[in-house]
Amino acid sequence: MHMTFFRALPVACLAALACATLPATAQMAEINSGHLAMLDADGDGAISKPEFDTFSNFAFDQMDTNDNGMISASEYGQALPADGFGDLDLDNSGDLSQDEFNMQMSKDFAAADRDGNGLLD
Ligand SMILES: [Ca+2]
Ligand SMILES: [Ca+2]
Ligand SMILES: [Ca+2]
Repeated sequence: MHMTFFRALPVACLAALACATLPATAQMAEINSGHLAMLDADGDGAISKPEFDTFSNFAFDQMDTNDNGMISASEYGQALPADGFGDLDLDNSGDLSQDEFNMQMSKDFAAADRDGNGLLD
């Protein structure tokens, strides 16, 4: 169970991060295409912000392969197309902090929540 989640993760990251520049409809299609159930921890058929945040923190930890609390460009490149890195590194420090990562994830959540009810459903 845990391994399945782990293996599917880079794809889910891709859906959440790499599609940030696509219209919300395309982004939602990506998320719907297979990752909804994985993120829906309580199985109510919708992804709440807390569920999404849990996933976001988990994704950050998995991408931070050397556990230094930052995602370097090379760590990022192992999971996602490296050319998206600069957009997330808001302070151009060369690393993504948890805050920078979560900020993008929150933006993606808001973009995907088309009816603004706080749920991806
Ligand atoms: Ca849920
Ligand atoms: Ca790191
Ligand atoms: Ca940074």
